[in-house]
Amino acid sequence: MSDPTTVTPPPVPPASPDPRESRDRNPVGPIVLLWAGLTIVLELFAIFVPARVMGVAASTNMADIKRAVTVFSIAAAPVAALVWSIALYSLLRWRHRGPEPPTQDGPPIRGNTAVQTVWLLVSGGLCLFLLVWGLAAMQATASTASNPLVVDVTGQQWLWTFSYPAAGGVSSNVLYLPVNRPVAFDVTSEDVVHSFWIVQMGIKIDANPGEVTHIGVTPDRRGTFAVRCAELCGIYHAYMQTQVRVVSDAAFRSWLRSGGGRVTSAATHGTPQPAGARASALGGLELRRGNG
Ligand SMILES: [Cu+2]
Repeated sequence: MSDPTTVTPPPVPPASPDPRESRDRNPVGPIVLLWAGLTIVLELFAIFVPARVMGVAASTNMADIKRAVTVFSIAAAPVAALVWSIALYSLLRWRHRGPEPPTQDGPPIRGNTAVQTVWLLVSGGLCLFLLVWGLAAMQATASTASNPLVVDVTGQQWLWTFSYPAAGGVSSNVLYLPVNRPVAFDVTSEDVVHSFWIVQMGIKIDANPGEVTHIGVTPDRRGTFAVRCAELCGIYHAYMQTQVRVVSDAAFRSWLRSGGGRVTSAATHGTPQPAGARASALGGLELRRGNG
């Protein structure tokens, strides 16, 4: 039996629709427009900027690497543009205003088979394309030449020494190479792990104590380029740099005949360092260990 005195509550009026929903029933159009615009901007950036920032290529290795960076950037641009356009649209259009926290969340999305399928297919295809491209480029840069000029490379805290076994052990702290001739580097270290890096030739390999690692390149551009250590190897790691001078074959031969360059020995090397820096060799070892 119902009590006639019971007061039935007045019916709750339907909640007024969220102004965001009425304003943006379908955000796909504006987001696609934003995506198209951003893609054009990012593609122009990908085509013109990254390879330019990397400087000149002094070997086909470096030219291949620059091409790979450009292709990867071109492939990544539309993906980045899609993520950015959705984020930008959401930030600008659905931003909550006022001092109070928002009373309700946005409409939930619980799966869209078509979007998921397209997303998986496109990203899977992109990854596969980049994998194949990268492997082909690596194969091209790894191919070894016959009858190369052999150069022994020794790293030590904190300088590089280059010697030419075929020229009676001529040695130098500046690397001289003849243009357009394949070079094979046999790389080692006297103390800690260093990394031999000719930046504009796109080659880099670890210099490990008690071990010889190998890498080759054919310099195809005359000029002076940087040789750096790419492995944190102690307190003067940042100073562990020198030059490679790529010259004509005749100039290279006459440089060899003249006995090569000045060699700074381990005991008296000229890397800028205050007195006592050699004592920090152990510190370098420990730093290296700590750095993995
Ligand atoms: Cu180093």
